[in-house]
Amino acid sequence: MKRALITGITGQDGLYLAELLLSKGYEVFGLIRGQNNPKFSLVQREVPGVKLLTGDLTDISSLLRALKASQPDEIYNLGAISFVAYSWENAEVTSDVTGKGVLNMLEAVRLWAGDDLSKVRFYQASSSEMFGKVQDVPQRESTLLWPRSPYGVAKVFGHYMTINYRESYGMHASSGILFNHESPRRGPEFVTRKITQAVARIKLGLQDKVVLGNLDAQRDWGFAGDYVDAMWRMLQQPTADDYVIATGETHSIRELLELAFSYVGISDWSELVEQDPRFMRPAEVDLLIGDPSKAREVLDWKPSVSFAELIRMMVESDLAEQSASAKR
Ligand code: F7E
Repeated sequence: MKRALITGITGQDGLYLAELLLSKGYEVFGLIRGQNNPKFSLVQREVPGVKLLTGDLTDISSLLRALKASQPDEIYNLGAISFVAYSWENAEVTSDVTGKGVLNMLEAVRLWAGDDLSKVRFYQASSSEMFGKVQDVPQRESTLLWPRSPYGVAKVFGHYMTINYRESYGMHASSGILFNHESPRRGPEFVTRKITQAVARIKLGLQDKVVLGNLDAQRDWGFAGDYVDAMWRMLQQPTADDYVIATGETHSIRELLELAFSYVGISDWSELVEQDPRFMRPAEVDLLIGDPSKAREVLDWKPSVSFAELIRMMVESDLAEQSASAKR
C-alpha cells in the first residue's frame, strides 16, 4: 500500500486529491494547521479515510514530525495562502507560507530521507499566476515568468526552488503549473464561486445583486477534479518534470456571468451586477490561456469537463445548497 502526505488538505484540491488517492488504495495523511482548526471536521466528514496530522509550513520541525509519522512515498505540497487579492495586504505572510513554505517542505524531505532521497516523490502546486503579464500566448512550460502579485512572486520562488532541489539533489520533484481550476468546493472568495453562489441566491430571491471588480479579465478555467488527476500522473513518471495543466480555452468574467445567469433563465443581468473599485487589484493579470500539449503527450492527461459543464455543475450545486439552507 502506497502512502501519501498532502499539505493543504482542507482546500478544494486537497479534498479531491485525497478522494482520488483513497480510491487507488493509498494510505492518505493530511497536514492540518493550527489549534482547534474548524476545518478539521470538514475533512473528516468529506474524506473520512484521511489521517490528519498537525503541522505548519512555516515550522520545519512540525514538517519533519509529519514526515516521520506518515513515511510517505509521495508528497503533494498544496498548502498555501491562495487568494491573490489578499496577498497585497498580507505580502509577508503570503511570502512566508506560499513561498518559503515550499523551501521548508523540500528541506524537511531532504533531512528526513537522508541518503535515501529516491524513496520519495514530491509534487509542488505551482500556478498560472506566475505568468502574470504574459510573455507568450498561450503560456507553456518555457514561457518567461512575470508575476504581478505578491502571491505570484511567492509561487515563482516555490517553483524555482522545486526545480533547484531536482537539479541539485536529484530529487523526484515535479511542479504542476495549474491554471485556474474550480468546483462546487471552491471558496466563495474566488470569482467563479462568488458568481455561481450569487446567481443561485438571486434566483431564489435571497440576494439582489452581486458586486464585482474587473469583468474583462480572461481566465483558462478547468475542473479541479480533473486537475488533481494530473498531479498524480506527474508522480507516476520515471523522471520528474514541470507541466502546464490547462484546458487551452479562455473566457472573460462577462462570459462567466452570461453563462451562469442563463442557467437560471436570466438573460438580462445588467441590473444585477455592480462594479466596485474595492474588488479591483493593484496590478491585474489580464489574460491567461495555457497550452497543455506536454501534459497530453507525456501524461496522457486531458480535461473531461468543459467550461459550460463546470459552470452548470457549480450553479446547480449552489441552487441545491442555498434552497436547503433557506428552508432551515
Ligand atoms: O480571480 C477577477 C479578478 O480570485 C479571477 C487562485 O486559485 O487561480 C486563482 O487566482 C479573476 C481576476 O482567481 C472579482 O480580478 C473580478 O482577474 O477567482 P480569482 P485568480 O486570482 O485568477 C490561480 C491559478 C491561483 O493560483 C490562485 O491561488 O476575476 N475578479 N471581480 C474578481 N475576483 C474575485 N476574487 N472577486 C471579485 O469580485
